[in-house]
Amino acid sequence: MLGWNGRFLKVNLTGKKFITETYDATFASTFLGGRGFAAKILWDTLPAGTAPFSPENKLVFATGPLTGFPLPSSGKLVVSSKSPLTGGYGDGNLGTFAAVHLRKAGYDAVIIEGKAEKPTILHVKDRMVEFVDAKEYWGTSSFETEAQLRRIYGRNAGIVSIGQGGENLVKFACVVAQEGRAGGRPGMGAVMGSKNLKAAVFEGTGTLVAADPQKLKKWGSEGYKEILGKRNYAFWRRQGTLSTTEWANQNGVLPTFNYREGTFTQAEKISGFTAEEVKVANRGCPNCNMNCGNVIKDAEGRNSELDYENVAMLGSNIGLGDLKQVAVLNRMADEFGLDTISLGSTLGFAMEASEKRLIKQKIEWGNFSDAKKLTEDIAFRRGLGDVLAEGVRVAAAKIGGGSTDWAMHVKGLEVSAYNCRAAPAMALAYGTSPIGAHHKDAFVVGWEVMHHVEGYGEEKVDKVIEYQHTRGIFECLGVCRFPFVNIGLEKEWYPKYLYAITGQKFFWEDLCVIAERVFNLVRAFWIRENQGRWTREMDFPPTRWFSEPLTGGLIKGAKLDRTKYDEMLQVYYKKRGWDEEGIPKKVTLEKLGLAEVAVQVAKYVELH
Ligand code: PTT
Ligand code: SF4
Repeated sequence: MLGWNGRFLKVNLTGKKFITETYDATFASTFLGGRGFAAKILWDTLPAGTAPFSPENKLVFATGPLTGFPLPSSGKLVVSSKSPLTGGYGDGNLGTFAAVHLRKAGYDAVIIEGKAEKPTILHVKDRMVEFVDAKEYWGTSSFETEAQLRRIYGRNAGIVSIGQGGENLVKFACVVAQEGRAGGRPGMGAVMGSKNLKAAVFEGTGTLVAADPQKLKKWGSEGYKEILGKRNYAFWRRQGTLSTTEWANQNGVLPTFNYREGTFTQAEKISGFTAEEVKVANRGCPNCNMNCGNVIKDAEGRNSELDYENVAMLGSNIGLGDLKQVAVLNRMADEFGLDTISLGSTLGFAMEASEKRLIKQKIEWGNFSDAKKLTEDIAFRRGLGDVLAEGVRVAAAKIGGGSTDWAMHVKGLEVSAYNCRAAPAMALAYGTSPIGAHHKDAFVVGWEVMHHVEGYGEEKVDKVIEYQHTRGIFECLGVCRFPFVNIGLEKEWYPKYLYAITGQKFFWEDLCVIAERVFNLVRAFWIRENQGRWTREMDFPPTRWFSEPLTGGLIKGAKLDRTKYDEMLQVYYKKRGWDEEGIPKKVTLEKLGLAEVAVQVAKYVELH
């Protein structure tokens, strides 16, 4: 089986045991890798109803068949688990040397279960596995932990770690690498913390073997070259994702004051152009020639790596118009290992709750020191921070006063940085995303807004599904989607790379079928973990977007229409082969080779 190692490393932290598990060619070509492997592993091995913080939950780091090979942006892995924030399937996509090392150590995924008796670091060097005492690291930030581990294991080791947020089980704690890569928005860092796992170090010295190394070398370097020749390459290197801030503001999409508004009067001060003026470096993931991490010196003189989502959620969404101060909050989030999107959402939520006097604490819009203090309180679960550490869904249920209407989440995961008042397709993408309100599976707002596609029509539903499949492919391949999505690298490269690596011919359409299979498997996981308590309402975006029109900007007065959204959702279900509550039909699961999954789901809901 060329291209895949055919091996998973399974680690049990409770008994400090590990074994190698093998899988066959059918498994590989059916689920491909990354999210496909992770979802299948969780589906097969997690007892239904497992508590996310119990030792029985599993944390999976899964690479894809392209990971680690010399081709564009191939240094990614998926970190996945049952989410403590949503109670459903959770994952994130992380660019890290750990992805490459894991593959070179001879594994395609690591499955971590159990709970270490005391703080532990997992060290994997090729086939050697050791459990290192992490007493001296516990309580330190992800930056400090990684820096110390680099002194021991070397500059090039693959290291992932958690900060204090993960240790303290903040429900939106993520996993951090290389002082600026962060993944696993729905609390994968907290699951790591619940297992007393402070960090994992991977060192692989093997060589990845491709079916046709000559072709791979040629096509890999042609892909890199094509990227360099793209019209927007130079601008991408200047701003990366930060150019989105200006665009979002112009189009009324920028999250502002907890999504009350879609434009921010101080947007220019946090824009990509402002960042350019103070930028000190570009950073990025392994094997990438279009590094997009913009590093600036923050207001405290420290390096902070910015992306659009971070700036929007910790800037305009909380009314803060000073990029260097935003960068401090961003760097703190990375150090504590807190997801910046959920952090910005909970801070905005608290500011609004304070303004409406639903809480006694005074936390002002745009007040940097209030935001800083609350960020620390969340990471250490102090006072109000302890409530917010549960995410906005739970915080709203506790605080009351109608705040559930403006707790900006879907299924418990805070909405990422696109205001959808005039973007029903993007709202649908959030509503039906595999992990809760995240944009990664369908950033359809770009198409919707730029091409002025109005209304709730079928065309939008088709676009959402198309995007979900296309992007789903990248989640399984183990590569970054930016070369394709943002720079315009031809998609035909990916089947070619797969062919050179595995010797197997996949057409783009075959990959779409795999993505659809994985999408349905993830949906089944949600339904199983909710014990069948499933209604269409779960796929609705936050109430605020339906009930409160925008009061300013280009699309002043815009809001979503609940009835039309519902109709659009039902068209979506039909096209997906799901019933009217959004449950995959038996025939749909069977068509995708998931007959066994259908049998399991039928234990919880009536399957049509
Ligand atoms: C991703 C989400 C995003 S999406 C951003 S900015 W983006 C936020 N980044 C955070 C951060 O930084 N620090 C922090 N403490 N929390 C953060 N939370 C937010 O997390 C990231 C890039 C980006 S930057 C994006 S869109 C693309 N995402 C990809 C994806 O999902 N799949 C894929 N195959 N390729 C992708 N390429 C791009 O990767 P999550 P990263 Mg990320 C500092 O993790 O959970 O998926 O959430 O991993 O290595 O940092 O790369 O405008
Ligand atoms: Fe990482 Fe950015 Fe390169 Fe993608 S484009 S691999 S996110 S540095």
